[in-house]
Amino acid sequence: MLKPLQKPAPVVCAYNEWDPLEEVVVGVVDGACIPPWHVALKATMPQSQWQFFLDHGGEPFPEPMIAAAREDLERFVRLLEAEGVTVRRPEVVDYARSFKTPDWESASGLYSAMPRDILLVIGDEIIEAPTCWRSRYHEIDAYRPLLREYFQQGARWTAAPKPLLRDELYKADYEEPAGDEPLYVINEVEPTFDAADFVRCGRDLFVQKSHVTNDLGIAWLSRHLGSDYRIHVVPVHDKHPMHIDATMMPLAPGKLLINPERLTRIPAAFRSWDVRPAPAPSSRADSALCSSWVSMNVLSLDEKRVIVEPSETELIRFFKSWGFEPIPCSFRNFNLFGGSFHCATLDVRRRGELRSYF
Ligand code: ABU
Repeated sequence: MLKPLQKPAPVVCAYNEWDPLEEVVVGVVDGACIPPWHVALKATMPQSQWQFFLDHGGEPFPEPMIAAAREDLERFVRLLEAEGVTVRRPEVVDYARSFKTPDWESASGLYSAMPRDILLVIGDEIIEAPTCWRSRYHEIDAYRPLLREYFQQGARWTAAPKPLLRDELYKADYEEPAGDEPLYVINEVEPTFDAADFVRCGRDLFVQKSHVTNDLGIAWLSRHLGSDYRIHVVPVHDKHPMHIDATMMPLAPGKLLINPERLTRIPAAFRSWDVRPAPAPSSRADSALCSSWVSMNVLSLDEKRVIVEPSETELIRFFKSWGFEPIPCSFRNFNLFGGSFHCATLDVRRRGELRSYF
């Protein structure tokens, strides 16, 4: 008797942040440039760092900084491979080249260090995010060979509408609000979002509005994904919101790690979950491109194993007492570029299926 034809296993497939990790893209820092000054940076970067961007925007990051971060990344890649995970990398690009559209010009690009920001995997679909920093307009190009390959192997490949990023998108006179009312540097002129403003829990996705993700961007993704998914907008207590993965991290079914300074109102959906505040970061010094809370920007290999920076000793203790197996990996030099393990990766394939956890 003829055997029924077996469908090949999908090459791109991830529904949540914790199913067993099989394939991942890890970013590269080579060619990275300091982003040119723009009001979108003013809204998100620590004030102590503004002068750095004003003085050096558009220049390549100093070579010793790049070399040290490259070493962190290579150690991280070896660790992932030793755990049986297939690691893919984007192309190395020289971001020092300027570029322009008919409406604006950018003195340089940024980097291909953070695939999490610009690509979102939902099931067998890989989605290019309509990111709103002008310096990131061509960042996706470094991933084209990978995207083409995944497409040829059966993945669905989608790009959200490429935004125009004209002046009208930005509030040119943006100042940090004195009170607690959220105010964002971007308007609702066209859909924009960074993929890192979403975290996935099967049929439920959680997103924060931010200085890079607007209501139109959230509506675009929601309509695109359709009725198989529910998107929950999470109110956060953060004057510089940009990427939810240092604010809340679902680690396993029923286990949510939160930043107690930013997630002061737990979304109702998590009522039956074990929600625990992350310990304070080991150092409270913000780097040029991110806050010290990247301490909780961990990468899960499965429901138990999480990759953590070894100097976060309190967090490591906390994970152990919560039943996790933290795997230390030095990443401080990479952190200076604006993120940690979750930001530096895109989980292309996790072994699991679409489920509801709520
Ligand atoms: N790109 C993640 C950084 C988030 C934060 O600075 O808190």
